[in-house]
Amino acid sequence: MNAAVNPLGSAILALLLGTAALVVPAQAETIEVTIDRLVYAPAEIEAKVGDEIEWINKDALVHTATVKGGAEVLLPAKKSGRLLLNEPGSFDYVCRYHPNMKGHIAVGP
Ligand SMILES: [Cu+2]
Repeated sequence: MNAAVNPLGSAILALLLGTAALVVPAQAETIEVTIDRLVYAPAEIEAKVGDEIEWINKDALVHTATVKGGAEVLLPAKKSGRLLLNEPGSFDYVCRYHPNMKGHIAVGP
């Protein structure tokens, strides 16, 4: 009987520990956006001040993530680039070389 109960007890303990890990206060996150065949994926992201966005360029072309009147991140072929989000707001961005590439970042406080 005990032999059958103990494994279940261990499973429940593991589940509780897993839940506890989720309750730890939110840390700054890195949000990944992949660029593949001239598309940002996901195109729409939500983030918070302090988070970073990392664009991973899988294309053999240079891209950018360029906020109109704001930041620009250069993304060489097969390379990645990062941007720290330090103000809240709602930002559209494009690739300077391929204006049909469009993305949006909503940054909450
Ligand atoms: Cu581009």
